[in-house]
Amino acid sequence: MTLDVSGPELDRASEIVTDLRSRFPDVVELHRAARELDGRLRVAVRGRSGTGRDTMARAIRERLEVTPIGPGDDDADADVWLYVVVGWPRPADRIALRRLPPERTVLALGKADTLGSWEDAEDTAHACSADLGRSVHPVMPLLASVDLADEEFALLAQMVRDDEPMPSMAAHFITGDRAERTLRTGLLRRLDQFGILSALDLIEAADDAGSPLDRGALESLLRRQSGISALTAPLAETLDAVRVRRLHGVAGLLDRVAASGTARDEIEHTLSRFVRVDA
Ligand SMILES: Nc1nc2c(ncn2[C@@H]2O[C@H](COP(=O)(O)OP(=O)(O)OP(=O)(O)O)[C@@H](O)[C@H]2O)c(=O)[nH]1
Ligand SMILES: [Mg+2]
Repeated sequence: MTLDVSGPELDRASEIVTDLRSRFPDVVELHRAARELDGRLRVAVRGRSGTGRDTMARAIRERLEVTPIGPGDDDADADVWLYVVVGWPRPADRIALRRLPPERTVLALGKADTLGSWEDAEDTAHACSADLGRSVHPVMPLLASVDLADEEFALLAQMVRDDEPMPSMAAHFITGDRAERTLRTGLLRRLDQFGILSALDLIEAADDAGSPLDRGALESLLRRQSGISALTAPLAETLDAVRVRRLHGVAGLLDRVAASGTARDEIEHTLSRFVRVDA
């Protein structure tokens, strides 16, 4: 499944805009039209503060072939909104969601790792879906772009060798001398409790199977567990609406160019032939 926004009508519109730009390089709207048509799916990550939006933006940049628009950034040219809820939807989430176009909005249940287990996260996501009347996808963005230092990986491997369990109170994980406490604090921040538990399980299972993991192999298994790639399908479902939006955006810009007197007849003729799109 691909998140490619192109299509015959968009390609044709691109050709027209490229041609006009080469002849009228000073017309600002033509540059904007080119940017509008350009490239990957632009996904604006939104949600309440602290829900892990920046982490999600990084995760989708690294794991999906899309261009994220971070929480503080201008989303005027967003194709799609990826809205992150954590726990149960709050009134602020409902208000924000009412303002976003449903056919171009995907909902994620972020920090799914904090809900106990993946099954618990799926149950919560189902309950949120029923409550909001739309699909909500559980994800663990923290694990999607996990990047362990060698010492952190060595500490995890040592924990498995020592049979050291992950305490149920995360704070009890921070033990040892000053250097070790710093290392453990960093690891907890990077993986959180569920991530550390998963990493220990993965290392142990691989050891038992006689094919120990190295750091890179552990990272890719954790990234796979993050659930980020499961966002590809709901994002792909928005693509038809995205293509229509991009064509409308370009048609609007070309209309303005024509209205200002540049290539008026040519643009009007072109628009009537090519950009016949239903809103
Ligand atoms: N356990 C867990 N923690 C996460 C996850 N994603 C983000 N976090 C943590 O949540 C905190 C907030 O993450 P950010 O990505 O900064 O969230 P934000 O919505 O941009 O936050 P603000 O900009 O402060 O409003 C950080 O400590 C992240 O490490 C996740 O999937 N699981
Ligand atoms: Mg932030």
